[in-house]
Amino acid sequence: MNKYQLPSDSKLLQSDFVFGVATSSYQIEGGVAEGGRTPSIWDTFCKTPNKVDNGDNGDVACDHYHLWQQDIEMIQGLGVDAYRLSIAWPRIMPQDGVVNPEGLAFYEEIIDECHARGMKVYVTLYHWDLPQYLEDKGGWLNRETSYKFAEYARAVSAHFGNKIDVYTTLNEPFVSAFLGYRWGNHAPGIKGEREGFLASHHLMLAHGLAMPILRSNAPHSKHGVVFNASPAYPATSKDQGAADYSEAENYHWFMDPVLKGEYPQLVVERQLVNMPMILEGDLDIISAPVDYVGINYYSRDVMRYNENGDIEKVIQEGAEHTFIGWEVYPQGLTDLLVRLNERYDNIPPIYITENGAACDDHSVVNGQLNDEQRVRYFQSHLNAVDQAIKAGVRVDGYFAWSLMDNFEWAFGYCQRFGMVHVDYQTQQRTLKQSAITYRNTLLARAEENK
Ligand code: IFM
Repeated sequence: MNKYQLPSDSKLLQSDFVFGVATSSYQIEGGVAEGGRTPSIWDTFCKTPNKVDNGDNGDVACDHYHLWQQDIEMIQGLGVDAYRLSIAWPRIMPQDGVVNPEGLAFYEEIIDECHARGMKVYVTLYHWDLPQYLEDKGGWLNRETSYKFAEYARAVSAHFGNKIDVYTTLNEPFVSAFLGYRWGNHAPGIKGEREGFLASHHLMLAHGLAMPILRSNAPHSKHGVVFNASPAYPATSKDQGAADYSEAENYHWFMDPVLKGEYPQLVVERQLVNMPMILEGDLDIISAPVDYVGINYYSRDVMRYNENGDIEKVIQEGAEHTFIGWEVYPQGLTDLLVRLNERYDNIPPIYITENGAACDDHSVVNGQLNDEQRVRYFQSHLNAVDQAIKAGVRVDGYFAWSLMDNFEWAFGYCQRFGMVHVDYQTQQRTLKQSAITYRNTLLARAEENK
């Protein structure tokens, strides 16, 4: 396929719809001991035996710390409007209370380069790389960490102000809280029901505490937060309750406090013994208005009650899955967006801040890699966004995850989400067919909109 096909009346073809690509600091940068950076919880986790597949770590990753100039040039070559990246907290504040000018300078060069090349920058402050010195004091189980995050947000926004076009406080607080502190399969590897819910409240509090600081230091930028969300479907007509609960815990729990100023009753009732300490005023802080909501969508969940009455996921045998084992279900993206629009009165504009597929595309042959499953994935999910917009949802942008293959957390480097192939031996970048198709789509759109 030469370019992604969209109906001629699609809002996605208009020039004010933002197309971008996304990455995050620990997944691509490397340079973990350079520029004054100190360890994050992911450096520690990767060095703990049996936590990450193949013993992989982010020490070098895509070596973006050194190759960022060529990477930004490559991003511009894709014809995107914006680049979504994240800042590594331990580069900016390598020690408690200390701001590192070298860390700020690293990101400033990237931001300036993007602007010089006509791209906007969407910057996430927290994409999971908590400074280890804060974890040593309890990490997200310690309420104080929320205030440390506000200090960090102050340092970044005082320096960059409106230069960052769009600020994101947190990426996927569900993953930080539940994979990190409840189930233990992400850093810092803590397992405990109460811990998961406590960490989630402190993360949301951190978001809320940062919002007024960001607004005051960057009054012309946009400010918001990014959630991962999978719509849930009942396996049988008896399982609607299981699907409803799954959505409540997986994303209403994180979105409701921001957009409704309360936690969902379904979760509060079922998890009564695990409820965190919520101080008076916390929900007012967390529900400060946001300018947009970011949604990361990959797949759906089909849920049922098992014989013990517990809720469990049902694998859809026979359906198409990606290499990482996630079902390909584009209708879920339309359904999700419509459900969000119905659940939240006056929901702010939505950006799809991540969407993509991990495919088994390890080898480049004669400079080419035909990642046809990813091409189909992007095509069907762009259609799904178009359908949601036609159903009345306001979606203002779409960011492909990811620009290039990178460190996929507990899966290490064996899962490749990139539109660009990375040879980790040589750091050679090669555009896969999905990237070429994205580029052709965006260049054709620009031509049409001239
Ligand atoms: O790679 C991650 C990213 O860091 C956050 N969202 C999901 C992606 C794929 O797992």
